[in-house]
Amino acid sequence: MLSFINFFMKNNELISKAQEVLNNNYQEKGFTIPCKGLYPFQWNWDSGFIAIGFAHFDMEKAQKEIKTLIDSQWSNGFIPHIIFHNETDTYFPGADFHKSNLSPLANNNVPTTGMTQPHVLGFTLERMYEIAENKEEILDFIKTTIDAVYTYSLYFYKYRDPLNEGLAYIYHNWESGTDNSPIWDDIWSTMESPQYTFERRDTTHVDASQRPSNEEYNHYLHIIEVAKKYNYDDAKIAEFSPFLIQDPLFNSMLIGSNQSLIRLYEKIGGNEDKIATLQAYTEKSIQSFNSKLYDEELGAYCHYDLKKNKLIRFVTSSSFAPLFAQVPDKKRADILVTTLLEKFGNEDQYLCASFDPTSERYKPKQYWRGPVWINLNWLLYHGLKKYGYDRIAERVKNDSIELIQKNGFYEYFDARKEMHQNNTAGYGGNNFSWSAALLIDLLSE
Ligand code: 9WN
Repeated sequence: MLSFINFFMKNNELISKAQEVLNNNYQEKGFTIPCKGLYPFQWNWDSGFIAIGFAHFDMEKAQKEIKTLIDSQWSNGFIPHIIFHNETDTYFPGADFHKSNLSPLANNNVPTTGMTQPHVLGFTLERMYEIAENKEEILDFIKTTIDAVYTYSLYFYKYRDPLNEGLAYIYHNWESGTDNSPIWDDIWSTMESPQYTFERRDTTHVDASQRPSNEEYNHYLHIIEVAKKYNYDDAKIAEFSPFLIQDPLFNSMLIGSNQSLIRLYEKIGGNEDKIATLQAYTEKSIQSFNSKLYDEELGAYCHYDLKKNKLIRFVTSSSFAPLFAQVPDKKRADILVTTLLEKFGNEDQYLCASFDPTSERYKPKQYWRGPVWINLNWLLYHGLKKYGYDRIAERVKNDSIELIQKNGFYEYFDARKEMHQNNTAGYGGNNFSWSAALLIDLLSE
């Protein structure tokens, strides 16, 4: 009985701390920065996860977060990756570098980047609905935002799917959200990017050895220069960008968001045309996803390089995101989970490393080249639950809680258990918003 009470006290303490992190990162203009110093603006997919956390204790802030993000939408439905609400030179590259106003479609009220991030807004709205006590009030809010989110979904099918397959491409590694994944290494090795003169800011905030290299930043900047040359025109980007990828995480988020939008439109009533449109696109997406992005030999979904016309044959935490969008049938899901356990699931590892720990490219302390990220764990937890893999889902959830309990609300964590003896195996930024937000949500389950 006593240990049961201790357990609850510990969790309550953790939830209070998580709420404090979110409140401290909340800004007057109605959005939440991912992390003080390191990330001083509003980021697209961070905002979704943050809103889910706020929804548990401050629905007004959760709604504001979504509203502020949606207000940055461009006239073609696109919602950008960073919204530069405020001026600060503590982050590079900032608004002056991205120059969103090169595009005639850009938002007139606020400078942004000209790229996007994984589409989490649809399932964020649905999760907010589930959490809300006052369903009528939240549905009223959803009614005021859902069409913008729907238009965002459609943007991908209209402008990011040149082969008309139902699969969206990303043209920059920052659009993937998994910035320096080893997946991109073979693309970098074929690119001859100029050596730019620039001053990194991220490495003044956190340990440089845990961040991408300057060499990699040259490539990141070069792709943006190509997009800027064509004023962020999607058709031109599809033709000339040296980076063009169909990413399993990105497409799973799009499909998962569509599925949520369909269910929310059904709750609202009417909107049959929108429901039918979403259903048609989603079915097509799932079909192409299974025929194009699955690698039989690896037993996992992979990234597809549209420039080289081939799969990039590595397993990452993104390979399991299709479970969240119910892309695989049960038989394929079984194989996927076997791959997960074989490669990532040794008892001496926390689930789930961001890159295959059995690969030579695995770097357990370096950002998206190995460490565990709480948002990917949250997606994996829900994906596993949807297929009834409850025991493994519980493991992912408990691992996530333990990582935060031991180290604090870090941006990413070492997957190797042996590294956690001194509770110093949390890396990158501290008091990181989505780690706090999703912990609140996981503990509410
Ligand atoms: C570039 C804000 C963002 C996350 C990304 C994460 C990191 C930015 C950076 O931080 O990327 O977008 O400067 O490294 O990789 O997923 O959204 O938290």
